Amino acid sequence: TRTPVNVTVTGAAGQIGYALLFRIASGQLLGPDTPIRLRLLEIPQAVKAAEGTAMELDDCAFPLLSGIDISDDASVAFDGCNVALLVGARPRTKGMERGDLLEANGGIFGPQGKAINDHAADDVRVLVVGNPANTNALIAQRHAPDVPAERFTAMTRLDHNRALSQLAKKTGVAVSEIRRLTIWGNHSATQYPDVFHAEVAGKNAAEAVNDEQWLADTFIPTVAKRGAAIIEARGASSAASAANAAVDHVHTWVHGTAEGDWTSAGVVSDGSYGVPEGLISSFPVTAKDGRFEIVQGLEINEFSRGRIDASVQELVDERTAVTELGLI
Ligand code: NAX
Repeated sequence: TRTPVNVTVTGAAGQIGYALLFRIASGQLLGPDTPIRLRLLEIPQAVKAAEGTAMELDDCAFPLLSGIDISDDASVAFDGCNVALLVGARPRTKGMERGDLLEANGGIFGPQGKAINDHAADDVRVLVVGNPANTNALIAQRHAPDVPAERFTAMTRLDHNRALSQLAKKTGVAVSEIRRLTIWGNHSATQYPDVFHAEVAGKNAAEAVNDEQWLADTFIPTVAKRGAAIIEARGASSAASAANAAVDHVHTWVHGTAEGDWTSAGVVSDGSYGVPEGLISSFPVTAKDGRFEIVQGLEINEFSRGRIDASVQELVDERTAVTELGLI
């Protein structure tokens, strides 16, 4: 039998954690042949709730789940970690300014990055889900100088999946017939879902839609504001769909993208498409042999250029803010 892979999940007692852990333990994250050891990190007040979730995980008798450890100490939770899902974060509460939010999260993601640096396994791969995801990922990455920067990623797969679904509805095809969609920039309301390189049932998606006004006034805002629409309808933020996207992100990272297709992920910029080097921004990416690669050479039209630049500018501003706060 294979040695279990250590999967660390922070914020394990939260609502995404509750939707995520069972899917990881069932084998959907790493595949049906990979045993898993779950390492749950929570704040002290939520350890008891995490223990309750662990009892339910036990009660599923998952054949691939070889154990569950729960801790409120990052150096314990990330010890030997192979896959880190950083879900727990400080949400924005009433009266909080952006600087306060960045600072509160810097206090979480800085130390977690350091704990990953000092304790994780050599092959560690990190996905940041907790918002502001891109900048939290940047903070963690900067605190882990011994880990290759490319191992730190931020989640825009939920945005990607939302865009797939909206485009499939509009064009009347199955989501499986859509390829090469891209989310650019920040996981925020400025994100840009790009259909100009996408294909719908083998046809160029922008031509299949043939309605620039729908793209600008319906598609882009629907995808970008979907999180708020879910809160409005459900009375709580996206949880199962966010967990699903996290599973998709890691599964793709480890198992690769299909030939001729790509996905979207927040990865460290190499300067491609005018995105300043070092920012963690969403790009079109392929995955092969356990590595993401930014798809190169796409032509960016005027419609896309302004929107990509605006979202990237927001990331630059966030990076400036956390630099000025001394968080990176
Ligand atoms: P919850 O508030 O339900 O759960 C968060 C959990 O994190 C809590 O149990 C809390 O105790 C824990 N936590 C807080 N600080 C921690 C720390 N320092 N170490 C370990 N655990 C800690 O939030 P939930 O709905 O699960 O959402 C989690 C995060 O995902 C939020 O930041 C949210 O904004 C973000 N999201 C990101 C998405 C994305 O696409 N990137 C989409 C969904 C979601 O909104």
